[in-house]
Amino acid sequence: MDLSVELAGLELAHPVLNGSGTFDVIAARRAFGDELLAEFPFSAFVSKTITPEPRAGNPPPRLIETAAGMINSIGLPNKGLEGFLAEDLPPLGELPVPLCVSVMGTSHGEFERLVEGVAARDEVAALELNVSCPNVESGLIVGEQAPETLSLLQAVRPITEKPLIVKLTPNVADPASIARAAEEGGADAVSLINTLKATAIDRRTLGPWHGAGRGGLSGPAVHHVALEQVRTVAGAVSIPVIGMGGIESGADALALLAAGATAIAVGTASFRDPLAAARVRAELVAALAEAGLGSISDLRGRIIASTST
Ligand code: RRO
Repeated sequence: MDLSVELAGLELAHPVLNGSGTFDVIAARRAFGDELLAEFPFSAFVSKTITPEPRAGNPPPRLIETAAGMINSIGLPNKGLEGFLAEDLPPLGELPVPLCVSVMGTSHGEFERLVEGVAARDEVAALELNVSCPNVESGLIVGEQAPETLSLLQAVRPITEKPLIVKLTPNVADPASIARAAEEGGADAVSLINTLKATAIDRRTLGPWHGAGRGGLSGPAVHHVALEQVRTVAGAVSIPVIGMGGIESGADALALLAAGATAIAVGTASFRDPLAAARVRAELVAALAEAGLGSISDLRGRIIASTST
């Protein structure tokens, strides 16, 4: 079955991406060798988010498993722009699929520096602007305000012609208004959802479990939140939507595509099983056939087309 999709000018062999920060491809290549490249699970690879300067990340504990998912409070540990360009970009550039680099700044100036530095590199096919990390103490989260999102896009859009994808937060009342602001500012696509703000309590101390006090919930627990938000956002913008949130199976992927996503991303499932995305793709083929569909384009936006709200 033809699974190919076009996403913001990128021709992808199939619609299964990774969620940023959920698959350490450099470590996976060390473990699995070049077999990983021969049978690469994703049609494009999205890097872990980088910031202008190196960050150590949040104090431990950083993770807790929940009934149907997990709460992370990783806090963006990364080598900073220069370290990323020197050490991580060369191996990421060897991947057999287009590379999308995720960036996050705390001001327009920081975002501009990141976009300039990253977009200038030939290895990079697209950039994701992470305006939705729940785990930083930087005050305003750009992606919680439509005017801030628009003004960020207006600042960075002139810097590059490469596709800009805006990663949206689910922690707002009206995600469609943020998506429309991203589109108005010239974004080529939006991706959603990032994690839902969440707290776990340590049963012994009765204080917060995470070193940073709180985190972001992902996994099957958020799947139906993702379906609702993808459906709403896809109905509100003309640019493509990358849907993610608790995908464990081909049926989950199919549901997000039916809700209006052009591509989908596997995230939390890859922590338990690094081959989860390959299984999701295989199951998606079977699920499409079972639904009597011959291609992805037969499916997209079914819910949007069939209902008015
Ligand atoms: O590093 C993190 O703690 C993190 C990031 Br950047 C993000 O975008 N979403 C998330 O759940 N964790």
